[in-house]
Amino acid sequence: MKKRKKLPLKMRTIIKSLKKIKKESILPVSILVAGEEDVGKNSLIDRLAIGSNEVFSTVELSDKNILPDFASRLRKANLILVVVDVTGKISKRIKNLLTYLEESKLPFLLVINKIDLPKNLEAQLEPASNYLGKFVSKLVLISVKKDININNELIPAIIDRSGEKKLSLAVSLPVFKLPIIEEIIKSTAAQNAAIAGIPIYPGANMPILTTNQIKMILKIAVVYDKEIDVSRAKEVIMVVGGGFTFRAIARGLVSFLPVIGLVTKAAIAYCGTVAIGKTANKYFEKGISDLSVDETWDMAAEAARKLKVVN
Ligand SMILES: Nc1nc2c(ncn2[C@@H]2O[C@H](COP(=O)(O)OP(=O)(O)OP(=O)(O)O)[C@@H](O)[C@H]2O)c(=O)[nH]1
Ligand SMILES: [Mg+2]
Repeated sequence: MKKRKKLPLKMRTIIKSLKKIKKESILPVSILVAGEEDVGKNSLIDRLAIGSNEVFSTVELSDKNILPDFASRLRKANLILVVVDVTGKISKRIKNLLTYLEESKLPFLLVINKIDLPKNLEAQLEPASNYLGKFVSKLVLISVKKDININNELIPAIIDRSGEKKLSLAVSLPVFKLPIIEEIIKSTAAQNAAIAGIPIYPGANMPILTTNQIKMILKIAVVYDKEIDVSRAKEVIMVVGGGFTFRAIARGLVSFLPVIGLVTKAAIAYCGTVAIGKTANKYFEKGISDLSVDETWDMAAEAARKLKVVN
């Protein structure tokens, strides 16, 4: 392992942030899966929770189990997934439930499952299209059986609605881990871009991490190890951030020039943050302790291109 320059660590920031982040990572999170018989509630939970879980529970709507019976459970949930079978009609029972959720302003998604079954999905949905139109922003079409739209639509939609429970979702459920880390990296990068936060001191060869970047590294660290203590967290920050010296960033920027053309401060802040986030993830995922900064800059450029921050 190469020698790293010592980081001017913001110890107070690390101690305070780590405490807060660890607290956030153990917040209880509950997702209620509601639907009629045989629509795929348990198959969906098995797909999202793999193995045991304390996050999901189900409500089966039937003549014997009507809204007043489970309204308090709806109110307590952090998110409700209303699951229907695309091959069936949307029943009065489901419509009542959706009306209730809307009126009570409870967070929910309308998940239409088994889209692998109809030969012509559009034709199948046509009779209900007016009604479904009201829920466009909350509608997700999936097939649990054929694994359609789970990773690319349902999981991001759940993450979007998980608010302050994001970290505990990432800690509790393996399938949410990487997408949530990506989300943390993107939102930190966007924040840093907005404040164009990476200070560059020409000539200085010292690691430069913003407070936001330190918090991002800590969040990623906690997702991988929720028991992590301050001294280990400090070590992680030193290894991950240690390579991001002025010289390395300048080198990285040279490789960026053809990509971004005009290098704006915001683009530098964005890409630099993505590079640091990806480095942190790689460190935990692969246990790599000697990280090539150039490699992560390449990943950052790729990410930035995908997000159309640069072209
Ligand atoms: N074709 C198809 N079948 C599915 C899909 N998802 C679930 N199924 C099937 O639908 C049936 C019911 O699935 P479950 O997950 O048990 O549904 P549930 O809502 O928990 O059912 P109950 O608890 O019995 O009311 C099973 O035979 C599943 O294999 C899907 O996306 N496509
Ligand atoms: Mg079931």
